[in-house]
Amino acid sequence: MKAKGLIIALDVTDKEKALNIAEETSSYVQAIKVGYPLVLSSGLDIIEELMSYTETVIADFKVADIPNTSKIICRLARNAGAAYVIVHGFVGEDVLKACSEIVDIIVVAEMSHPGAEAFIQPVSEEIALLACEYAKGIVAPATRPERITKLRYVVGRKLLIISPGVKAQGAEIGDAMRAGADFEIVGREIYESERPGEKARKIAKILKKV
Ligand code: BMP
Repeated sequence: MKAKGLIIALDVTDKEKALNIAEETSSYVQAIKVGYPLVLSSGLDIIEELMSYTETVIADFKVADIPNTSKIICRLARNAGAAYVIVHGFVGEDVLKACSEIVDIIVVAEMSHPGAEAFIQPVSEEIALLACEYAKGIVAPATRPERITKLRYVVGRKLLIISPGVKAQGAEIGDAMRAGADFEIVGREIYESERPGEKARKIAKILKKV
């Protein structure tokens, strides 16, 4: 993945729409993140199809199972073409180790929604520290830039920080990168827009100046 910038979260459930948006936005995004909405509606092969428009597809499966099952999921995603698989960190070291043996992983350290403050935030720095052993990056919340700064302090320059929570969840474009993130993840603000390509272009332009 290029050094910093924009990742689109392609959470649409219509395959044609997904491919159209991927094409329109391809000049402005460094990676496409796909998750359950698109894969469950279009099938895992969508990953390969998206690779016509990006070098990097991130499979956001938030893997959170025992090591063996987690490994099977990671293998499927890797074989489908995903460059990275997002794995939950709270499940523990054995899961991260098992997944990292199969594919490059990005670990969810702290989530962006309000409910994350109850259970995941209190352990997020420990999760980030564990991620340093096994992951290429962590997920940290754009909605709480001060937490990104804390988590950057924990992982140093060793890991990428990718950050969701922009616009639809309240953060402004650029907040997360100013706080220490490498990439901002943007979903609805782009895919619900009338002109996704134009929207992605404007966001990427702002991020370039951060
Ligand atoms: P949106 O910009 O529409 O809010 O999308 C954010 C994307 O990032 C979604 O795919 C969501 O599942 C994901 N995400 C998040 O919002 N918060 C997290 O803590 C972790 C995520 O993966």
